[in-house]
Amino acid sequence: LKPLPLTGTCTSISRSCRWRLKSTFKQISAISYHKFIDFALDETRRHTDLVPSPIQEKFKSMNSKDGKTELQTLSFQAPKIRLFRSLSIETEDIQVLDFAVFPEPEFDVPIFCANFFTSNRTNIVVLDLNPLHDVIHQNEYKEKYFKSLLPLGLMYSELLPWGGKLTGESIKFFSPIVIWTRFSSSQHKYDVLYSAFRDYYKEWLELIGRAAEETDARQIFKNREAQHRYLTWRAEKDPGQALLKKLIGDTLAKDLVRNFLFNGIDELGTRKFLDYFPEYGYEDGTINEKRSIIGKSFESRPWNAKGEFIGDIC
Ligand code: BLA
Repeated sequence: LKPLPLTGTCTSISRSCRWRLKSTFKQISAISYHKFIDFALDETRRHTDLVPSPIQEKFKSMNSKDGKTELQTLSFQAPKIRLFRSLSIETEDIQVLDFAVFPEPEFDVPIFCANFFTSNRTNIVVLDLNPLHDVIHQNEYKEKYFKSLLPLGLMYSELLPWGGKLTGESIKFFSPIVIWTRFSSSQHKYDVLYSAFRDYYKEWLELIGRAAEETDARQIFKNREAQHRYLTWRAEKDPGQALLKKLIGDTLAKDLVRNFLFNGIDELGTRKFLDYFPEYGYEDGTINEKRSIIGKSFESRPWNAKGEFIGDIC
């Protein structure tokens, strides 16, 4: 890009120059999350054999209603891994990555979760190893999976500080090392986020690699039900749904959410949303459409450096 003439008003900038300026800013502001997924795929393949998931064929390609946006999906399974799936959406104005990896119910390993939403105005980030079991009131599961990861979580929570109040209910699905942050676009922040993503994913692969298969039927049932509850929560209340509906329409968005993003709802259990979250029920048996009953909570990080919960509810 040639330097702009120093004299003259804005109106004197030629059309081609204005176009070049605009596209330069776009190049700076647009981020692609593809390299995150490429990393996860390569790294997973170094540990295990991924095979395409049976759901891939149905959801392999989707376009937005206006035909301008392609929604890209990937889904695999592997020994110990029930579902590895990602959805990415990249337009000039928004970039989204919704990536999760769910273990088979024989393993109580956390669910890997990376949710990144980027627009011209902001970036919204959740990166976590979502616990399958209680880490707020009980220590056992927390010690098993998170104790050794606290230093890593602490380092990244300083680089990517707490994003402020969020849907109160979400906190029970997060771990003491959750990265919940918002920032305005900058190359430095993306580099830190990419580094956090790689480190968290490598740790997750270590956890699943080391995990021994559970043989106690009651424990397997508990793992399955915990995963089902998680899927049921997200399929009903995930914040991305409004945008997905806008992009691809109500029917396709619901199908994508239920059968791709949170696949397993129909197989892992039979309980319904209100069985798990009765506080959302109206007397006539319908579900309150509000995302939160508790409301937005947790202005600051409710976990201390020792991984103790210091928030006020639950
Ligand atoms: C916002 N996404 C958010 C927020 C959270 C999450 C915490 C802040 C708003 C809030 O407090 O709820 C993410 N919430 C999670 C995750 C869990 C949870 C990961 O409970 C796990 C248990 N996000 C997507 C997709 C899109 C998307 C696919 O995953 C879009 C297609 C968008 N997320 C998105 C948008 C917002 C958001 C637009 C801001 C809108 C809002 O705050 O309501």
